[in-house]
Amino acid sequence: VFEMMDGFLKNDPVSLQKDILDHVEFTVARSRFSFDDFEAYQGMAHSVRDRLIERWHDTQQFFKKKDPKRLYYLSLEFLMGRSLSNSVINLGVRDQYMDALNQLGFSFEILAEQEGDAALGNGGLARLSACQMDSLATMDFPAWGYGLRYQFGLFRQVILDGFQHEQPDYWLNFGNPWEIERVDVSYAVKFYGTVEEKSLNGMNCKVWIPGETVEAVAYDNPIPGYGTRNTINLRLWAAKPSGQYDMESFGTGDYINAVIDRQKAETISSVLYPDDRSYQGKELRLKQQYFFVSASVQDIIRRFKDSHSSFDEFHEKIALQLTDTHPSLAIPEVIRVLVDEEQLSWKEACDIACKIFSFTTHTVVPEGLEKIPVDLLGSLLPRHLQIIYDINFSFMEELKQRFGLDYNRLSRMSIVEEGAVKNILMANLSMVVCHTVNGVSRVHLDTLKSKVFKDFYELWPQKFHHKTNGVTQRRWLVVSNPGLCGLISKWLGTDSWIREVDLLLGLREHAENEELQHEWRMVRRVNKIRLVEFIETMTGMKVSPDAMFDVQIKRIHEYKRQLLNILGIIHRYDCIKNMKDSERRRVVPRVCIIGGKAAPGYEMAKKIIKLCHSVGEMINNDPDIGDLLKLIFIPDYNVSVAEIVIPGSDLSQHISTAGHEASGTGSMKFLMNGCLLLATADGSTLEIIEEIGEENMFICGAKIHEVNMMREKGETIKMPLELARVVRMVRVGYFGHEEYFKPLCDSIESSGDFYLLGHDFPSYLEAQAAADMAFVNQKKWTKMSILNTAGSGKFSSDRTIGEYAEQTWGVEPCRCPF
Ligand code: 26V
Repeated sequence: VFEMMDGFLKNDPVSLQKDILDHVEFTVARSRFSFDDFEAYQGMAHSVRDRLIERWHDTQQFFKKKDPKRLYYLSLEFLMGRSLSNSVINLGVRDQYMDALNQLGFSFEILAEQEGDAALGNGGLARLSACQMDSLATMDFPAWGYGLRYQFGLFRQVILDGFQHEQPDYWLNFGNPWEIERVDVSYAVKFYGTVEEKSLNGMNCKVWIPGETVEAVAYDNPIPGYGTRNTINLRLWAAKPSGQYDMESFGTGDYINAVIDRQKAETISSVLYPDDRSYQGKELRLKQQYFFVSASVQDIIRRFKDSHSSFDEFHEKIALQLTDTHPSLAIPEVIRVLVDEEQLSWKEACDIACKIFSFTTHTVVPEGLEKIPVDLLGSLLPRHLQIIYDINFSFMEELKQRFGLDYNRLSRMSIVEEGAVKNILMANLSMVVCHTVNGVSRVHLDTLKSKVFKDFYELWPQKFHHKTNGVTQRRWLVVSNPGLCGLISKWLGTDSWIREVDLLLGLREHAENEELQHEWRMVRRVNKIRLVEFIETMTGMKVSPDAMFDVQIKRIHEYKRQLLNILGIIHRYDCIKNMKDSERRRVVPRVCIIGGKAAPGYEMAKKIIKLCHSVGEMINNDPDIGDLLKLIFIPDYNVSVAEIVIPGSDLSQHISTAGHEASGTGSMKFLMNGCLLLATADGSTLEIIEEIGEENMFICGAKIHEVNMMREKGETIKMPLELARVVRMVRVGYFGHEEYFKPLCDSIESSGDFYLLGHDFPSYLEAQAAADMAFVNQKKWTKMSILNTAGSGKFSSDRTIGEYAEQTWGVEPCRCPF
């Protein structure tokens, strides 16, 4: 069917057109003479998929031939978003496809919007995994990603009367052209059962007799690099009933129920857990984790054994990266396979594990660390529990040697937490076995050393590192902001910054150039108008592009303080209401935009969403206010919404209570797009300040050491008057629902104000006022905006991945020839 050039698929517009039409006719099974936008999207996606597969094949063969050390990136969450634009850009065929589509009478942009998001993750951690896959491919690293193919990704947020409701995300209902089902790649994953001792060749062996077996089937998702032929693989596992059950159903006679029962195996990969706060010791979640880990480890070991006859070189060929502790069952699993199935000694197996595993933690608070009840683990994975106990036993012996019988220390560091319910502490397990633990920003590492992992730091200071997070400029500039992207290339005289992001620094020297400033404003204006249209479609609200667009989009959490933002908006509203006409003329018009999902069981977060709607309803319908102030809640925030909102924002807020945001990556996307930041000195913001200078941002709030001090002393500050006034308005029912909002008011006024809204409110208002002042001077604002983009280079995931490769994984580029 396809025309080939030098053995490769052809990419000229005529060949692409034919290719798209062939797919419309033979893959989508529609008439090539009459098909709609969605069918055209499908035809095009399949044609792009062919090109991905072609390169992906070559890459895998090349890796196989070269046999370099490979990196395996294990994450239970990947927030990939859409793939079409990203793929054609990375493949370097966007313009050709645009031509081809135009000739067929279709618009590339409209087709791209047909695609739904792949939302197999919650928030920061999951989008980071997606950005890092893009960098791994682009930088030619021989890497594989492993994850779970949830049938339902993160819930869809529906707002009814201002309240959040959750609906399932049927993302696979219309097919997924970006995955390749590998019915031939599947592994049996075992659960439950018992462990028996057997003697094998005179050696005492443990044999796990499982009680249940589920099949893991591979779905491969090609990840193309930019400016390279390399296309790496993200392998996601789906659960299927195991063939091994077939024999049983024959005997029972109850065929129908046997089939239905078997089908239950699929629940393991059916739904993503949407709460990113606390671990509830749920059996299904543990099953998901082990299912994922077991299939991945089997796959990795099979690939290794294909070309190696002993395990001597295992640690020289394999690095396993654990994204938080979610995949940390991989540690006992690798040891189990090596000892029980490959007959290595306990010591050999542990030595290997200590050399191949590294982990990155994405949380700051101890409550964020994963615990698994011993009873649960013992019933689901009896052999793994034994292994964990054995690891802990040697570790405790090592500690006694080092520190004597310091029982407090022993109990703090033990992998097994004693108490009413005994738990396995997955972070402690990871700390003991992994050769490296990374934090996600410099201050995050400080927190790990001085608080969360203090004892471990004293024991093994050399294990502690950090790799400040980054985001991929391919998605967050090239895909989502083509206008700015073209302008940057024009002024730098090259588009090489798409691979070498430090080149963006070259914009600094032009920051005051009037011509660039003018063009910069024009591009940003077009993006704002696109956002205005989007807001109207989503909410029915018309807003003016002349206003300052002030945005906070991220998961709703008390520590991220969307409440501070809303109270600030009430304050602004109240001020405007009380102004004389002459004063009103000086007000900088604002469109405040908030978006984000609350975990379904997180009551306070849900109240914040409702408050946002109630306040918005009052402000937006107040004829006294007009265009001076609007408050918009964008429903169902996700990756593709971010791609529209970020390029159209003037100001973005990152106002976590200092010390609570491990890193934060949203800020980096806004920074690249030339949006100014209003932020607290937390996580990655501290490093952004170093890159672009405090004078180009609006910083507010208590510093980390001040937060620590206030909390240690239990200091209560007097509620600032401005804050007391706006909280009062909420309390007395100015926005209705006073009973429902009471806990929000109490969290500030009667429950100790843990997140320090009282302390930070005055400086928050000052920072907002400074932003208003700066906005009035558009020349100055544009200069700051250009300097933001120019200074964003450090926050590319290319830099992060380069550091990981060199300092943590020890892997080198392996570039497939064109
Ligand atoms: C926790 C849980 C617990 C229950 C089961 C589901 C689940 C899923 C995720 C999490 C942890 C979420 C941690 C997270 O997303 N951390 C964010 O990581 C970003 C990337 O490193 C970082 O920028 C953010 O500051 C950090 O909050």
